[in-house]
Amino acid sequence: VVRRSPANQPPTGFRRVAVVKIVVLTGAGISAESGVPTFRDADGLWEGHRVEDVATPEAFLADPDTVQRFYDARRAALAAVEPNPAHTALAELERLVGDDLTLVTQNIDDLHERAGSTRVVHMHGELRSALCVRCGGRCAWDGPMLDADPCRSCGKGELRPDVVWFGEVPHHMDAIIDALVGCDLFVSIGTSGAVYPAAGFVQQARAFGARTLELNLVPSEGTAYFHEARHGRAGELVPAWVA
Ligand code: BJW
Ligand code: ZN
Repeated sequence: VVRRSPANQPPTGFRRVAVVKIVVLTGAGISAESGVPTFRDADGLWEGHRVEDVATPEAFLADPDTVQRFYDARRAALAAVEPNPAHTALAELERLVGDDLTLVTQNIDDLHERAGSTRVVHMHGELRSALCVRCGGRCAWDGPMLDADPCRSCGKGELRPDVVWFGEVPHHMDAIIDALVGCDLFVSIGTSGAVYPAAGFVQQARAFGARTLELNLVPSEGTAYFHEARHGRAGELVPAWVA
């Protein structure tokens, strides 16, 4: 897909004429080899919770402490993990093709950024951000949110994790749809294809003419929609694809 020239520099004296627009969608599977648990794999549930019980606005209203504990634990665990070769390969891809790559992640961790990706579209929000339930204001957040000093909020209302729960509208949908409509290649990495709208991106990209590729440990729920699927560990498949 990506042609490398010596030292990754564009050949001198040429202007690049053929542009391949790429959209990459990542899910929990890309961070699994870093030690971040996935949602729907056998070892993927946190303290026996179903994701639907902690990842809905209704759950937060009914039992905010349980939900905050769930996200506080995941935020704390982030400090102990590192990006893996799959994240690094996507950062390398951005260095090679620049704006021709749109990296959309469903993940709320910051491993793409820590690997060096600079323009990550976090459609399901970010663990290291807090959202004020009263005014919608956001701020960077690193520590626990449960029992946080209220003075650290925007001052008016209660804080919640800045993430997208079931029934809420994912972020940056307009930009994502534009990228899908205009892309030549759509690659889905480490996602089960169980959650919409992300699970529908392959069909949208394909309807607008893109070639589609799945890289996942096992066939996803949407595997039949892809032109090509490769199954194995992201830490091996993604570097091999970018190379
Ligand atoms: C590896 C690996 C290795 C492991 N290497 N691979 C029917 C049809 C359409 C929609 C709906 C419907 N019924 C209900 C809906 C709506 C609902 C929905 O999709 N529900 C489903 C249950 C059907 N969706 C919503 O409510 C969304 N909002 C919405 O639709 O708004 C309407 C609207 C949309 C667009 C425009 C306008 C309006 C919101 C969804 C929010 C999802 N939120 C969560 C929580 C985020 C915060 C948090 O992290 O806690 O997002 S749920 C959870 O699932 C999280 C994930 O991002 C998301 C996807 O999970 P993911 O990443 O795929 O993880 P897993 O665990 O499922 O899969 C991991 C995969 O990796 C597996 O396949 C492994 O095999 C693989 N793997 N190790 C490679 N080493
Ligand atoms: Zn506020």
